[in-house]
Parts: sequence; structure tokens; C-alpha cells
Amino acid sequence: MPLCTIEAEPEPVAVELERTALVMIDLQRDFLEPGGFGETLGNDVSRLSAVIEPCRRLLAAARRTGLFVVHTREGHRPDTSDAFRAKVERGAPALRIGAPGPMGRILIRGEPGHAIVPELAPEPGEPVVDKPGKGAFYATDLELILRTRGIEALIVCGVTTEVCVHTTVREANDRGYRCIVPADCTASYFPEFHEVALRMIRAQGGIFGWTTSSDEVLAAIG
Ligand code: TIU
Repeated sequence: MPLCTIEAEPEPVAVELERTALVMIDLQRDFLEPGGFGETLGNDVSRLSAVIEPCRRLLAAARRTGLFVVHTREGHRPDTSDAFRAKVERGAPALRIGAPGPMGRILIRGEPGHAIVPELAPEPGEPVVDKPGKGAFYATDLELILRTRGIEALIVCGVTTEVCVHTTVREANDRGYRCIVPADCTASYFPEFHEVALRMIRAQGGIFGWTTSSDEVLAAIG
């Protein structure tokens, strides 16, 4: 199969496009819009909106070129039977997981706030993986979906850089996937965490993966 080289740090990375997936992490209204989970934690959610346009371009290119696309959503069952008390009771948020908010119940599947933002909405044929935790591999069938398809490399986009993107990249790296993170397609409520999280991925010869930009991915996948 032809190899495609993506310019990245700490070095260019060669992938087979037929064995590469675009993984869109938790680009949900609950994290990007006022009134959702992210804001209940005290965050300025406007810091995440810059990812939408580069993610939209990457998603469009992936669809054009036939790259496998998977979306994830963080959230819980309406009865919250899959939400650990340690998660629900943590901190002092304005509204707890499951409480009614302006976009429906906070971080609950099926509620308006749980949906992926309209600009990045999944298309038919793109699996959507619902996850109860921060990592996309814990208590989900993501690995089964990727293995079934023969996927070996992941281009990981989404929010937030140091929480769900990082956790997922660490989980994927240990499972043998090459993980490539376009910096402008991820964001954090804390700009300094975003920068350091990306440095952590590419340090030590790419200890968890590679970092790049959406432009470099677009140039490579055509
Ligand atoms: N709070 C925060 O930065 N992130 C999360 O809780 N979940 C995800 O990153 N998706």
C-alpha cells in the first residue's frame, strides 16, 4: 500500500492512508458552547471555538479522500448508572452531571448539549463512540472498530488537548497506534496546558506520538 508522509514533529511520519483514521474527540456543545459541562466547571468555553474551522477542513478532506472517520462523545446514560460517584461528585461545579441546564441535562446522552457541534456533525457511515470517561478506549468498542478496519495510525483532533485528547492518545499509543495530533485542531481552556500537552506528546523522540498542523495533514492527504 502506498505510504503517505506527513510533516510533523519530532520528525515526519509515514502512514498508509487506508490504515489511517481521523478521530474527532468530543467536539460537543457541552464543551464548546455556554451553558454546558465545560462552563459549569468554571471555564471560558470561547477558548475552544478556534478549532472548529480547521477541524471542518480536515473532516471535509478526509471525506473527500475516503479516510476512515470516527467521532467520540463524552457523556452518560440518562439514569447515570455509568457515571462514577468520583466523577459526579468532584469539585463544586455550577451544575453537576445530570442536572438540568440551558442545553438539557449536563453531559447526558441524547440531550442537546451532548450533541457534536453542527459544523462537525457526523455523516452516515461514520461511527460515533459514546464514552463515559476521558479516554476513548475505556469502556467503549473503539479498539474493536479500528482493528476491524485494520487501522494502524490515528489523526487525533478535538477537545480538550490535555484531557480527552491526551488520555486517548496515551491509550492508543499503548495499543500500538501511531498518533498524529494537528495542534490547531485541538484546544484547551488553558492555553499553557495546550502548549505543554503537545510538547509532551512529541518530546523524547515522540514518546506518545507526533504533532503537526492541519495544513500539513491536508498537504499530505491531498
Ligand atoms: N474539562 C476538560 O478539559 N475536559 C473534559 O472534561 N473532557 C474532555 O476533554 N472531552
